Amino acid sequence: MRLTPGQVNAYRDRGFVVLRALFDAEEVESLRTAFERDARAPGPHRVREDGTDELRAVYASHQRQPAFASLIRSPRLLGPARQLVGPELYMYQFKINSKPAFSGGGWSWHQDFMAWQAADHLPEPRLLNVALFLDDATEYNGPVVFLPGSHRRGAAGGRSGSGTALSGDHVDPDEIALGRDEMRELVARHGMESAKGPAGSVVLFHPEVVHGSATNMSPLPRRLLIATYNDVHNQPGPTRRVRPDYLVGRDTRTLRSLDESRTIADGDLIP
Ligand code: HL5
Ligand code: SIN
Ligand code: MN
Repeated sequence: MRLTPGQVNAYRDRGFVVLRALFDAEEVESLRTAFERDARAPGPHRVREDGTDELRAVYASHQRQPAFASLIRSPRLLGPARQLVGPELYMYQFKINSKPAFSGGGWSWHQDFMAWQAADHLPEPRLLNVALFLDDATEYNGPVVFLPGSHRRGAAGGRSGSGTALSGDHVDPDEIALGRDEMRELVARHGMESAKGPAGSVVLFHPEVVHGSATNMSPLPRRLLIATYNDVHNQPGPTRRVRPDYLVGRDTRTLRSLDESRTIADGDLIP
């Protein structure tokens, strides 16, 4: 699987590109089933909405579910990631943001790299977010909204994430949210565009593109899987507190495409 020159240029220029219906309905259904199974496993990798019992996100399902361990090695994801970042990649972070019908909470405007610089002293934004829609993403169910081209200036306002005070292990975008004045200016310059498409579509997005999303008030869920690939030569630096493996992958061996290696079965997750 290779991106066309037009898709590569769109990514470089705008900081994101949508690949429509990359996975079929049957494949999406089996990923949903794996997510439902995984969401029942208790542990700190499950993030709740503030003050409620509702699930906001589940981290590191690829460490527990063969369906996701296979997915991150699929040439359909790994191929474009290698093309955009480099040949030697590992899984830095894997999450599913659940956003249920009627109540799923929003995500403040932010740039991912700011969080990873602050929390993990990650040297360079040499990563790629690969987001797969587990549900149709429409204008109604809280799609991710991007500011096209906003990744090209690096950290908004020239700020470096390393001075940001963080409260716990998981960094919520609220903690690194861009301010209103900054957002007014950025939106005036770049505009906004939401990533929409049927379930099974994928959006590739840059770690520095400004993005956020609104509450889901629709009767339709919006589950979004995000696999973040990092260059193996761009590992986190020393920090006072190393974040747990479910947030920052410590298996930094280069991922091999599934067609080059073996199929992953239950009880045979790693590498
Ligand atoms: N929740 C992530 C983390 O590393 C950071 C956010 O969208 C990614 C900003 O804890
Ligand atoms: C969202 O799930 O809408 C936000 C995704 C992100 O910030 O990475
Ligand atoms: Mn983000």
